[in-house]
Amino acid sequence: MTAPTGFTDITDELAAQAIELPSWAFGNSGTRFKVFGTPGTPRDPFEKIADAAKVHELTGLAPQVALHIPWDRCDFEALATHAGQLGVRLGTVNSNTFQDDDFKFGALTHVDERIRSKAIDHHIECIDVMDATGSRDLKIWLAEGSNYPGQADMRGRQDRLHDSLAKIYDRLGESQRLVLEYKFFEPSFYHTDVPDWGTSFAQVSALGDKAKVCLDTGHHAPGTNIEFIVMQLLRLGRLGSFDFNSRFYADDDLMVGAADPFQLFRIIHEVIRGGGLNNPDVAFMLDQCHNVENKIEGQMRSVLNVQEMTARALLLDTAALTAAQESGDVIAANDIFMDAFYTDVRPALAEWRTSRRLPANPVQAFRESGYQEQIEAERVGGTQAGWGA
Ligand code: AOS
Ligand code: ZN
Ligand code: ZN
Repeated sequence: MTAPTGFTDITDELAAQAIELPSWAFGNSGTRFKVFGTPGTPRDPFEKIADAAKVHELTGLAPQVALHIPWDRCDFEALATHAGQLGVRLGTVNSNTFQDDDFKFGALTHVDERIRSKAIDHHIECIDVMDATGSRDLKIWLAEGSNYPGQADMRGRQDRLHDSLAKIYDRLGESQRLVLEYKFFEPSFYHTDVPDWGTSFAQVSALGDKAKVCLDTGHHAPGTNIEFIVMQLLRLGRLGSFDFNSRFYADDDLMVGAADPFQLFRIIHEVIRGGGLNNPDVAFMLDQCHNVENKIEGQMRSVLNVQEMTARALLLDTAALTAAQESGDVIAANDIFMDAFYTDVRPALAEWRTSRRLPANPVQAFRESGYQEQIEAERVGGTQAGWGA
């Protein structure tokens, strides 16, 4: 097999790549029409971590697992120990203000001081969890907004959001960070309080250097040039993390790289261009749900998709591209860019994996490992974990 030209020059970067898995990807999830139960689904956070560790064991790509509070509430020190024994670490802690009746009309933006304080306290609890797990990042996604013009005072909500975030920020430890995720719709449809990168950027900039933006690839209007946003946030030093996933229509949370691998390639190209690859300041995370496919295989396929597009983007002939760009040779520049995208790196990656004592085909190795049969036999009784439980 002949590896693509330059492949050996990029293997150090590939070896350093780390992608954080979401604990909720291993629980049952669905649409508002149906949540399908799946044999072998974890019944508690410990079993979610075990499944995540299997993904890492077979791909070498996923050493960290994100938690969602309260879904993953448990003995966190024991959970961290369990993770360590399985070869992974606990990562980002996600807050949740979208499943409490008190937060129907807002949480960090609520007009009622009692409810707003309750939402702030929830985030303080999340930071307590981070202290126990050794996590660095608190990720905040807010399901806040309004459905009808006139329903809410958008300006007042923005001011209260700042005040709430400042109180949470003050509680962060020296090496901890806050990342604020944006989303232009859902569950509110007229306005959301953090709809876009500009709002997230404005809010985190008003807090301090430990506050950054989280970019979820599924949270933009169709046609949005997401790689431009990546470029801009890196340029401004405020890209804290990615929530990677794919979408066809809205916030589909499908496997990253499945719907539009070219978009993923373009995004990773800008990450590399902006110094964000394998940079601890820019966390790569998945935010996905596997409703119909095998969850462990879905996570494996996703991290491998990120790896494949990273390899292609690293193979880009940047010197030739710059020369073509600067000489105004539009066709040549586009050809060079597309040549990298069209390079099939799969055989070279398989060979390289083998050289690192990883399976050439991790999904096939998983199927042959018997792990799925084992968890289906063992995880009977109890309640399966789900998105929201
Ligand atoms: C919601 O749309 C966001 O993507 C959040 O990151 C959320 O916390 C996550 O999807 C889990 O539900
Ligand atoms: Zn997300
Ligand atoms: Zn989302």
